[in-house]
Amino acid sequence: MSTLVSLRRRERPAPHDPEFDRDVQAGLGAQVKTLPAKYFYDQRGSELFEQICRLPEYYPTRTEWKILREQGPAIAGIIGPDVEVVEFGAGAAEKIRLLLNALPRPAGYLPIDISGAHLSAAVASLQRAYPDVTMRAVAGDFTKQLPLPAPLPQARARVGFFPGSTIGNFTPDEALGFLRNAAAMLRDGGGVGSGLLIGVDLVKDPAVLHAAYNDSAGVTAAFNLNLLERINRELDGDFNLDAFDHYAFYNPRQHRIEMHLVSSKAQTVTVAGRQYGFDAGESIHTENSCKYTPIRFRQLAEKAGFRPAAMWTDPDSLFSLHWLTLPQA
Ligand code: AVJ
Repeated sequence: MSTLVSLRRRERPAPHDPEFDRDVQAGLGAQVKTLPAKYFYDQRGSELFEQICRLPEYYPTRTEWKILREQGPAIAGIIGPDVEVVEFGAGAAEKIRLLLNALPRPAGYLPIDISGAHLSAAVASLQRAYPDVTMRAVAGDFTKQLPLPAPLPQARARVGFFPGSTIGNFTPDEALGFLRNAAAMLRDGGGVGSGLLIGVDLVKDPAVLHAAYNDSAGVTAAFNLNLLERINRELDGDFNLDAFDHYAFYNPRQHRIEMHLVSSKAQTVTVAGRQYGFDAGESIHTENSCKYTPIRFRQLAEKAGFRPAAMWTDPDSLFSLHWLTLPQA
């Protein structure tokens, strides 16, 4: 009996994702070691990110939230009624409530997210709160060209929503690719008045940026190190978490925060039967978080085919929310 209980209590076997395996192998096997930031968000990583969003030093979430709330009427006035909102990467679909509350008579909500299970749960509760909004969830990778369902007959236009400065995880080249892709997805099926509402973190005092990614409670460090924990669990790795240090700094030439995990000693790590050697002080580059000036971001958006039409920011110019329209071809 007790044996049965303890067996049942054992952790579920870790899922094996062949793409994760391939990406980790490529990243750790490279001359300059890297790991893709998108893998931070397992269960524990998502919890840690939510904690980050509440840290006193981490201004982006609360600042964007404040802009959305205070500028809601202005944003709604520009976007107008009868739009279908397409959200790129709608993890928990929380910020969307602010937008749906502000918009006059929103017609639809179409979130796209890699994790179909998370998405269905979030959409189900959202649907109860907004019974008149047609909700259609799409499970998939929005960085690739995804076919979207046909536009709603009652929708006048399609409006993309990409909050949180998630675009900062892309290099400017990758961001351009994402914006071009988003423009294509919003253009077909979108009518006159379609566009993209996007949150972008701004270039600022490096000390403020540095603090936001080096919080005194150590949550960002735990978030960064959790990636190694995930590799240990899901890919049968033997990373010693005590032998790697969180290292985050602002790179002013590339306008970005870089996060690294730095090996504190010479060591060999095994992942899925493969061995990787580390020198003392060698790093794994785990994340870029690119910052923009309003002008640099508008230039990027224009290059992708958008027309920058409005921008809202906070009194301290910490964060920006851009409204980009799609000129009719
Ligand atoms: C979710 C990509 C916007 O870059 O600020 C927070 C992730 N990394 N602290 C960011 C993150 C470290 C976050 N984004």
